[in-house]
Amino acid sequence: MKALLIVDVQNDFCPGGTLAVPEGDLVVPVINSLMNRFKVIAASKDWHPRQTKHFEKWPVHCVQNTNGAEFHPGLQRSAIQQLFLKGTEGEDDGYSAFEATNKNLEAFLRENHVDDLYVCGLATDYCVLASALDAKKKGFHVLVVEDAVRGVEVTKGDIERAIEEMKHLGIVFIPSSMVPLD
Ligand code: VGL
Ligand code: ZN
Repeated sequence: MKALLIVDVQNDFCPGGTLAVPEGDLVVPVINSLMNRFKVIAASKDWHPRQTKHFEKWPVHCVQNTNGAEFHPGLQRSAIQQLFLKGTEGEDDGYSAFEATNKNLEAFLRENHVDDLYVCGLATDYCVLASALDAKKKGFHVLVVEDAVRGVEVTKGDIERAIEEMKHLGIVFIPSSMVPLD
């Protein structure tokens, strides 16, 4: 089985948000059409408390129960089966969707007999990277949908370095047009 993991497609990571990823909103239509090709779909949300050490490194973003933490309004939500909330504690960054505290992502994928995990969303050089690396470590075959991700690039070259690191570990990059239908 294959599954789609949609990472952090939230208002604060899109243009106009407090931690906007350049072109972050452009992943939305790509992901919406991608969802038609999957039966198993999981999504993560960055879901921070108001006070967290994470905000010593980053501008305040994706605070629990605020508009900034909502999905981008254009994201089709009906096909998402399970939501994974991460970065929920005052001490943890929670970059990886596998660090979700409300539900266990690995257990969800195993219950659904997933071997191939397709990853999309924001941001290529943080939460997509961390989630893809964790998935690979746990033994999934990991594919990143290259036109359905965007990065923050705090330092020039971060996106390219993240992509190289993933490729080096055997994570595959694939355009959305090449994702199989079943
Ligand atoms: C993220 C920075 C801080 C992400 C989350 O979703 O990639 N980046 N928190
Ligand atoms: Zn965060």
